Amino acid sequence: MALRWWCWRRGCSWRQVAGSPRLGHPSCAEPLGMRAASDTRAQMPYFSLVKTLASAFPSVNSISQFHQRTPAVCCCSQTQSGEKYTDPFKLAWRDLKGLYEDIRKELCVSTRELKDMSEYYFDGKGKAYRPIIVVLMARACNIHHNNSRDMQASQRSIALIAEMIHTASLVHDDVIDDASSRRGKHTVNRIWGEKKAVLAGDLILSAASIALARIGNTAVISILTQVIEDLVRGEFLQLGSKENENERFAHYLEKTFKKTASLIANSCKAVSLLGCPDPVVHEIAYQYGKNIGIAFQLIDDVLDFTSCSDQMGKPTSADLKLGIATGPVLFACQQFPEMNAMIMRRFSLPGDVDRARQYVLQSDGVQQTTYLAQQYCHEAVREIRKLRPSTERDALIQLSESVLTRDK
Ligand code: GRG
Repeated sequence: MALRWWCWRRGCSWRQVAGSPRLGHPSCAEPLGMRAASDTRAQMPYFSLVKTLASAFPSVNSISQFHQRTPAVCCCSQTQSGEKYTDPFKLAWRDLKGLYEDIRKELCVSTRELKDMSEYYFDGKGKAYRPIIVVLMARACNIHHNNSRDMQASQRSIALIAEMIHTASLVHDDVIDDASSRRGKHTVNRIWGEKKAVLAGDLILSAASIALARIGNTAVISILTQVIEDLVRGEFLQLGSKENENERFAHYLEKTFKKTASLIANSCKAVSLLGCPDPVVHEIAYQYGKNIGIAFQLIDDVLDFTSCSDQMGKPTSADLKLGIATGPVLFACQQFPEMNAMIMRRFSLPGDVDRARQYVLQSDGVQQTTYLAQQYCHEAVREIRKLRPSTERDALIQLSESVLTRDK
């Protein structure tokens, strides 16, 4: 029987993720807890994983709970939020018209080549997830505070700055990874070379810093500067592997927060601060951004195994090829401890990448990671529901579902 896994998709359509593990496969049916207990090599990582996950989700008290509930969750056909459907993209776009033109204005460069390079990704081909979340969060907080649906100019600037920091980090990331395609086109480093690409990333980052300084709010400056530090630390964490299996999952979640979620969390916090003086609201905004950001990256890691290159606009299995063990691999390793050696040598021997990929697809690593992402999304929804009801708040809830069902 072909290996199949069906996932609920927005609007009750269904997505088949090719090559995913079959339900009812012995490795899926057996609770991970039982297998871990019977395999001494698997015991330590298992308990460490439970500890990490338990601290993230106090209401989930065993990894076997994660495991057993996964198929049911993946096969559900009900909308999870139950909210009235609001297209977050359409709703936010009202305030984002001219986003890329405005970013290009920030990048005022006289040198032609530097201008072309730094403007290269601001072509409207990105998903603009970050600006969309930022705009919706700004409006949800403003409504919560004083029932105003209008967004302040400074809050809109944060949406631009978030997209610019994100893009600068992509340009640098592609240099580090020696990547040759992104969003279906050649990378900056592939076209102009590494040295110039680093400078283009720097230029975008400096333009973002100037726009940030112009807002003139020191608290906001310090919040978004923290993001830059986190991005660098996250990227640095990714360069290393933890020898101690017990620390691997915590290391992975920390890297995930720093590399991806910090930008979303802190941008949400910044707009909440600009719109509302209540620290409780700032924390809600931060927690929503943090949880949705981690979920977003977990799904990105899943898509690296389940999507095709054409869909992603960049090569898949890219993480394994770079020696990086993400969620699906770490979960698969609980079932196939022989993967440990491959993780430690960063999949560097001939055949390692293919074998690791097969292990992942035979395990329930994809479902476990998806389930974990779902838990983070639930947490994001739990937080945002604390705000006063609004169309924008519902759109943020809706967005958490589209993070889980996205296919690129
Ligand atoms: C501080 C500029 C700077 C860089 C230094 C290289 C680096 C440190 C950090 C890299 C962080 C990075 C590239 C994270 C990737 C996060 C991620 C999931 C990117 C994909 O986001 P999407 O899918 O991409 O939203 P699009 O193409 O739609 O914008």
